[in-house]
Order: sequence, then C-alpha cells, then structure tokens
Amino acid sequence: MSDLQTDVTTSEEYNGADVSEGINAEGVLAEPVPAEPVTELSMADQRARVDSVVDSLKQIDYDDEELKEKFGKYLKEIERYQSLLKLLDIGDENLAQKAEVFLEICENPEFEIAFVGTIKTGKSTLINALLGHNYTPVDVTPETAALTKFRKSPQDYVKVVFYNRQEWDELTKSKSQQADTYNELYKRLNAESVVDEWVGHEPIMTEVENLGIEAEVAKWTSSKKPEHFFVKEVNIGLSTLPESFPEQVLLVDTPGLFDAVTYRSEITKKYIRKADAVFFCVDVQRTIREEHEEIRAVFENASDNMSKVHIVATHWDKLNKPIIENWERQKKFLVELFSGRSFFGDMELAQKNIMHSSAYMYNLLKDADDNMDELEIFCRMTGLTERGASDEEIKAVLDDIKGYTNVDKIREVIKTELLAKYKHLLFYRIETVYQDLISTYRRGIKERKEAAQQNTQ
Ligand SMILES: Nc1nc2c(ncn2[C@@H]2O[C@H](COP(=O)(O)OP(=O)(O)OP(=O)(O)O)[C@@H](O)[C@H]2O)c(=O)[nH]1
Ligand SMILES: [Mg+2]
Repeated sequence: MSDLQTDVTTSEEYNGADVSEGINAEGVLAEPVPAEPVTELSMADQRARVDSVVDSLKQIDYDDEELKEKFGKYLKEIERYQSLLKLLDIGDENLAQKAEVFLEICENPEFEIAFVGTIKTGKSTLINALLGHNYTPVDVTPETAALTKFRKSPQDYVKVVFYNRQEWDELTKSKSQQADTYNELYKRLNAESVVDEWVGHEPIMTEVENLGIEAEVAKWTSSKKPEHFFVKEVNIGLSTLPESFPEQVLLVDTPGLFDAVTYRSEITKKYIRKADAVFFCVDVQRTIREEHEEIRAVFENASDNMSKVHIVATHWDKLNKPIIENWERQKKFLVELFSGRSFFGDMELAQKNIMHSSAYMYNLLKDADDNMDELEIFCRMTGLTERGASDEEIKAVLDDIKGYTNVDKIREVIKTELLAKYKHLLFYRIETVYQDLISTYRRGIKERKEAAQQNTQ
C-alpha cells in the first residue's frame, strides 16, 4: 500500500505537477482545476519534443565517416516521418521517448564491454591485469561502488560523475527498506553532512599523469571516504592503450552483484541490460543459484548474439590442482550447466566462451622478484617445480605460469572478437533502436489511416 502511494506521488511530481498547489491556506483540498484536454496538448508536446531531438541530431558532428553516412540516412528518414506526422496532425505517446533513446545512442555511439559478477569475484583485478596496471582499487571488502569506464584517450584523465537529485532520491528510497551495512557506513562516515555538496554536482574532470590515476580514482571511490556514496560513474581516459583500441570502445568495471549493500548490485543489474558485451565473472570453486538467474538475464538480453557473452571462472589458482585435473573437471561442469537453451545454447560455444583466469597471479608476475615466496608456493602446489626449488628454477617457469593465468588469452579474445568487430555490433544495436523508432512512426500513421477509413464507411 505504501509503495503504491509513493509511486503515485512520484509520477505526479515527475509530470511537473506540484501536489501542494491544490491545497488552500487552511490546508484543505481546494476545488480541482478542470483537467486540460490532454490528448491534443500532449500530442503537440510530443511532436515538439521530437522536433527538438531532430534538431539535436542535426548538430552532431561525427568524426567517423561510416557513422556520418549511416546517421545521415537515418536523419533524412526521421525528418520525412516527422513532417508526415505534422501533416496528418497525429502523434504517438511513445514517440518522444523513443526518439530520445535514439538521440542518446547517436550522441554517444559507444560499445561497452562490461565485467560483471558476484562481489569479490575479481572483476577489478582482471580489468587491471588486462590494462597492465592497477588503476582501480582491489580489496577484500566490497570496493567498486560506481561504474568505472576505461577508454583510449590522447590524454590521461579521470572524470567523476555524480548522482542528480532524482537519481539520489530513488536510490535512497530503494535502500531505506533494508537496514544493511550501507546505513552503518553512511552514518559512520557522516555522509549526510555532505549530501547537498555532492548530489547534483557538476562532473569533475581532472587531467592526471597515467601513474596518478589510481590515487585520483581512490579519492572518489574508496569506501573509506563519504564522497564515494554520491559518485555515479568514473570515466578514465588512458593514453597507454594500444592503437588497436578504438576510442568508442569502453571496458566497464561494475559493482559486485548480490552485495549486502543492495544499491551497488542494483546499479549493475540495471547496467547489464545496456552493455554490448559481457564478461561474467564467477568464482572457479563454486557458482550460486542467484548467479545462474543473473547469467540467464544476460543471455536474454543478448539473444541476438550469444557469442558476446563470456563466463570467466576466476581465482583459478585456488583450485587444489589447477593445472593437472581440477580445472578440466570444473570446466566440464560449467559447460554442462551453461550450454542449455537459456544460456549459450550449444556445447561448442559454451566450451569456447567459458574461460578460467587468475589475474592475481598474472599481476604477481609483473614484480616477480618481490613475490618469489608466493610464486614458489604456487609452483610447488601445481607441480611446476619440486619442493625447495631455487629462484632460478622458479624464474624458468614464469612464462608457463603467465600462460596458465589466461589473461593474455582473454585480452586476445577481446581484441579479435570484440574490438575487431565492434563497429558491426554497434551498428546492429543502433539499427535496432532506429527500427523501433520508425515502427512507432508507422504505427501512428497506420492508426490514423484506419480511423479515416472507418469514418468514411
Ligand atoms: N588468489 C586469487 N585472488 C584473486 C584473484 N582475483 C582477485 N583476487 C583477490 O580477490 C579479492 C577481490 O578482488 P577484486 O578485484 O577487488 O574483486 P571485485 O570483483 O572487483 O570486487 P567488488 O568490486 O567489491 O565486487 C582481492 O583480494 C584480490 O586480490 C585470483 O585470480 N586469484
Ligand atoms: Mg571491483
């Protein structure tokens, strides 16, 4: 009941009606103002909104020739339908919203590769390993609270985006029903005292040296600082990414799913539906039922192309005998689990797109000299070297360990299956949104035709 009441208030406020307007000085409800003839007015409003979208579409200046040509054609067609709509004096209540979605994708034609999964499955560690440096914090306590997007850029930068008031209110409403650790942390960091400073704050863009990125990111996202509650997104520009990495492609680190701090999970669940390709990280030693449901949702969303989904079994080094037998056995189990109709749909694709990783070991190898003790334990456990092996013997197998961590393989998959084809995949998504918009126009015109026919009968 209370949910229903809250919803009604919100939607009224959203439509711009101030609910206090109808209350007179005595606090009694005044006579209701006669309702406006909504249909005519909203139809004109809708068309005006679409007009403004069309204007914005015309302003976009694409650097990419292929995009320019494609969007030029789309724009012409939309303009044609828009004038038809005016001529026939019709509208469709969904049109403006669909046009706005189309505008958004035209303004930011980006291809987003998301790393998602249960908390602490090693998403940030894996992205850092793929990027070759620890840009984002990794910890044993939940660490990633905002979407963190990496892209190639001529200059290194960190751009922090904050929640606006409406988003913040929604977030507060959703979390207040759960008395979880979020509330405790919020209180302990005295975050309420800075809420007005950060909610609705303009994005903050800081140009930094590449090696200064980590500190700048930590400044805004660390769960030890109150500011992190208000950060919606962190955008990181990296000059060090290779030329083969197009600027329109983003690698996205997401907050962990199934977090006791529910709002973090919710951010990711919503985001999953937007991502173009997904690397779903699960712990190699176990998967949980909630994960299966979420993986199913990822596949539902990718029903046009299941090969854009990968499942990464992380913490591979923690298996008792990772190299010899345990991974093979575990992989067989995962392939069987995820080759069904709601998932990859066939064994072959499941076999190919389910991979293991040990990003942690991969990162240890970068400073092998400082990590000899840990590497020695790993080598002994896996049988790569005998007990009591010398540093030289261990160094002789470092390349083998690197291969086993599978990080280079995952990087290669991103390069050959996503970076090389991203434009085709991105166009496909844009085309889908465009077709949805055009069919809304057509529906409006068809309905008008049918109504006209009925009138003449
Ligand atoms: N042994 C081992 N430890 C790992 C591996 N990957 C990550 N870790 C450790 O697991 C912990 C969590 O790693 P994160 O990368 O922060 O995990 P996350 O999924 O980003 O966590 P949230 O953002 O909080 O959901 C850290 O202590 C990492 O060092 C791995 O492959 N092997
Ligand atoms: Mg993380």
